[in-house]
Amino acid sequence: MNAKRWSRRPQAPLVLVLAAVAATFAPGSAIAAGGSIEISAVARQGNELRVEGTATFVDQPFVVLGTDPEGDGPIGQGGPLVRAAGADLTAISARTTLDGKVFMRWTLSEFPPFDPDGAPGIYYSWRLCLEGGSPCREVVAHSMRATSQEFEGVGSVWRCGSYICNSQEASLIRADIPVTFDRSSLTVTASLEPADFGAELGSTIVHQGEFASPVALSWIGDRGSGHPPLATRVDQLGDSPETAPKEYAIGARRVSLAIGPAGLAPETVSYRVTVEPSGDGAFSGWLDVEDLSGPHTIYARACFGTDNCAYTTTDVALG
Ligand SMILES: [Ca+2]
Repeated sequence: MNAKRWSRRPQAPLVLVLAAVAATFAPGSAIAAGGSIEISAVARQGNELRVEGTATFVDQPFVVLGTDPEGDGPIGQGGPLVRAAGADLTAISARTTLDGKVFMRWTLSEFPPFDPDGAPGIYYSWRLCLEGGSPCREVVAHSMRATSQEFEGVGSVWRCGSYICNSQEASLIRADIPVTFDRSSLTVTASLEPADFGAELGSTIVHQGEFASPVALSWIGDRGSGHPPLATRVDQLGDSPETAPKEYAIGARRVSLAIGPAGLAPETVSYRVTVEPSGDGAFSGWLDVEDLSGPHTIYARACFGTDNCAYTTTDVALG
């Protein structure tokens, strides 16, 4: 709300700089990994402090959103066979990079066998919806060809009629999504643009719709057979509301500000003002200090996605 107020504010020059603020202001520096943030100026105008600075951001590391036991699988399918086929899911995770790509990753207990002629196709799917009620999607990755060392993968995005994305209602909206198979990390990773699944930077992916349903699944079938329900479903992750993977906010550059007593852990502060920095990382925002007096600390946070933040603090004395 405050960010919107700032965006509507007339660009009037600052008319009052409080001497007490200037005298005690000491620019801070980043105190945690995840980029950097610095406050370069603090000035008072009426009942508000204007805070200016610069932030830098770094690619978000993979965030684990949900896990699944090793060696499980539907009754009758046989855990060891599912594992040996490379279809035993153990986790899903996601990351956003600064160039605007979203990576969706399935982790396995064992890697699929390399058999260019005989091995079946293994499909990995991920069902998601976007906060705000847009149509749900299913992202599918699978092996197209196997060489002596690696799989050549490809992915697709399907529009679903409901959170439960069955083949009768699924329609293909994107094909040729890049997919990589990595033997060392036992992972399969699809590389998407947010627009591929109807999202944008800052959108939030949610994983449980109106109906309880698995979020991530693996399937075995002929290679290239289309939507995975045409294959046989063999493992699933997040198959009840209790185990639904957590939400995921697609990374966007954000700076947040707060003011409070000195000595708080910056990671635990409630940041009530959020601003979007310019392309070079410069930011400015306003803090309401109408009811405050005496020594206080300005807390600033720069985040690019979940668990990928830098923090800084600056002490001020309010008259
Ligand atoms: Ca499993």
